[in-house]
Amino acid sequence: MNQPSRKRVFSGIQPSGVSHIGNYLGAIRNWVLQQEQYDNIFCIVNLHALTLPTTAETLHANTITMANTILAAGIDPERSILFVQGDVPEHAELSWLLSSVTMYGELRRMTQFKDKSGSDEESVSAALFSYPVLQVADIILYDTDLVPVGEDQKQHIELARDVAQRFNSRYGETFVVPAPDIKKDGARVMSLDDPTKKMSKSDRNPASFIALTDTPAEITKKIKRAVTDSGSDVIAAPDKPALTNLLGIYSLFAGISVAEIEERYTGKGYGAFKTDLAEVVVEALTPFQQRFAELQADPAIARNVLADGAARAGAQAAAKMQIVQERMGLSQHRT
Ligand code: AQP
Repeated sequence: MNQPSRKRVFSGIQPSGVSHIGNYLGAIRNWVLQQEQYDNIFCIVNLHALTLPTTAETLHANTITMANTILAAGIDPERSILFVQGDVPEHAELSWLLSSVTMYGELRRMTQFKDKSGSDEESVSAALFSYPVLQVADIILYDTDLVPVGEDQKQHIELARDVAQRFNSRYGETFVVPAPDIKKDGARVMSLDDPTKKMSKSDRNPASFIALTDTPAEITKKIKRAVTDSGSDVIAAPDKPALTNLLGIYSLFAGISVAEIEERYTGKGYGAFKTDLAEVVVEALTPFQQRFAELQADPAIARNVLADGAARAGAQAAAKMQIVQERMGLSQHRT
């Protein structure tokens, strides 16, 4: 089994629309901060984006935009592999094989399916139901030790652990059992219009999330309009979910503790806090936005990075699939 000396990190992100600060604080930022420490593979999971209706043009454009988002955030393709899931067909193949060791009941329990299908189970795609198996394949195909994700993905990583263990006990040691890497801070950035819901790019109300590409004016307007809790004290507390969320965002972008921010705004009220929070977010996103604009203007850069990434990931995936096929008795007869 391929065991690099540094721990292997794998994480994916859907090219399903514009990324928001939840994706950034919960996932991408941690990928960048830990880039030196680990042996990294990052994947734009375009097959997952097919679970909800889309068009070829949209998916293609979103894929390049996502690559540019990740590169602009600081992922260095020399140090980390960045590729598109659909470019490496072993993901889909392994997904089918793993569906034979995944229980129907396990998939039925996935809360993301329940959340995304709502009361419409009859007419959502079967892919929305089965995509957690594809996610398991994405992860364990690369002997992944750690999966840096936001809190919403915890259940899916637990499934990956269960499926890897079940496969290993049925067919012999084949896969590394991955562990989630979920940070205490930023793992669940909440919606600006409802602090009981996670910030989500598929939310119908664009004022509920701050996109990484929002202009300073849009960011300021969204923060000013963000719901607050009753009272006027700028403090994080269980009965102040909206303020707790805004303070968390401030803390991560400014690099100072929530306690320090609370002290700074004692007696100043929500207005002053929100004005400064908008400035903090705008300032933190400015370098990202400049680099992102440069990359968007020259799509050949992303295309080259993704071609190289697919070749590097593809070689590892092919080697692993050969082992899996042998273990499962899927001998090859094609010459
Ligand atoms: N609100 C969030 N707070 C912290 N982390 C989050 N993530 C997503 N939302 C939050 C993390 O971002 C990574 C990429 O997620 P994804 O694009 O694959 O899809 P998702 O988890 O389904 O998140 P979205 O952005 O809200 O998309 P939609 O609206 O399509 O569901 C993951 O690591 C995720 O945990």
